[in-house]
Amino acid sequence: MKPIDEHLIHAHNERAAADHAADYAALGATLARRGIDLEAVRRQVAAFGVAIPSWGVGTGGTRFARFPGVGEPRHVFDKLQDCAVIQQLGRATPTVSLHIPWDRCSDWSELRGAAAAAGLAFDAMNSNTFSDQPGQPLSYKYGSLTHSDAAVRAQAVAHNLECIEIGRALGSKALTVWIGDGSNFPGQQHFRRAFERYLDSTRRIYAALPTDWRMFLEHKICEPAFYATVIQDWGSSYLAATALGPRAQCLVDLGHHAPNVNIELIVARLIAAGKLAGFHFNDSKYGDDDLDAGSVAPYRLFLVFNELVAAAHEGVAFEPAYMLDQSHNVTDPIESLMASAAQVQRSYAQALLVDRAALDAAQQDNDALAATRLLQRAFQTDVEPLLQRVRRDAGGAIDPIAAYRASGYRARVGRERPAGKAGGGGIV
Ligand SMILES: [Mn+2]
Repeated sequence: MKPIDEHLIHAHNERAAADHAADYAALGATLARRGIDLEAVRRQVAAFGVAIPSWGVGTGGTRFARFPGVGEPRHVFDKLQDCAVIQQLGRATPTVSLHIPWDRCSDWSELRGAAAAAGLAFDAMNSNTFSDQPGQPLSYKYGSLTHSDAAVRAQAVAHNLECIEIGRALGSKALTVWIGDGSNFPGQQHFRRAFERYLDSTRRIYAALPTDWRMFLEHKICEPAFYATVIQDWGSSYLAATALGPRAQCLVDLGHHAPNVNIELIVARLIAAGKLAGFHFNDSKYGDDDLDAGSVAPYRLFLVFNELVAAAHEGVAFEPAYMLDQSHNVTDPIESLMASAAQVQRSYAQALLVDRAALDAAQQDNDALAATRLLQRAFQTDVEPLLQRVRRDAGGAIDPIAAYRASGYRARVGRERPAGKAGGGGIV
């Protein structure tokens, strides 16, 4: 059964139908004057999906505190139900990305069945060797895959192999590896040896990868190691992915770079090298803020998609995985994830509106202003009526957040799910 009453969605869409039809027709007319077929764009946008991170439906926190929300998911089945709400109303998030051990359960086939019943599938598996779990024999305090002690490295490798096995049971096709390994003091760690140990450990994981799987290496400039991280940027990630083999690729988390780094340029480089794994979308002002995608710098998000659409337009064969990776500290996570998925979808739609032939010509002629205006024209086009149509056609809500608030879902799960413990620090 769908978590939100379908009659409620239908009634909501009926009330918005007349305004929506007028807005959609106006957008179609605008684009037609530019030689763009709105229906062709609509079909591409309808086929686009971004994965929900299972941890995103819980309330996040900072190193200072976490303020729990109402009706937070208690386990992976509750998380799946919240993801089903997001997909039912927004229709842009057909997959869920799990995190082990946070999403452990006793019966993976039951979980796979529950996902299928909700119309969901599983995206990349995420391992965790950046925190210790209860009963764990060896600590990751001083590292995991790159630890100076071979026994710790072996434990971290074994955990990743288990994530692959769980993923196989769930129908996943990728493993994302992010490590917190690094150092807090100059001199603490031998840079070259730590990287060699990373290669040695990840080679063992890569060797266990099913033939139809990919391994996503996620870099991050700092945190929790604040002097140096072992896989700190796309360069280290690229070196490692190249050393491992063709099924190892580099995952770009938008928040994992120094402020003002040109992320779309990194994306272009990785596409050209055949090493772009995909994305963790979020937004930031200062560091790895994990704010909602496109909430601070929507033009940057658009420029990333501009590179992706350009490459696809030019016939480059690549298959980026799209996932949100955010922390929702002050909003209802379901609302943030619906809005963020729509924002990612919006950036994709806007990038599809760029006049590629005109842009090619402007670049060839060194007409900088014409070139940048072509991008701005696409970015400044309000494609909301298009997103509304895609959602409505798929059975979702024209305005997912309004429909969600009208459904009373949060209050309902607030009664069904006992409140979590207050306090406690740390990002979850
Ligand atoms: Mn990430």
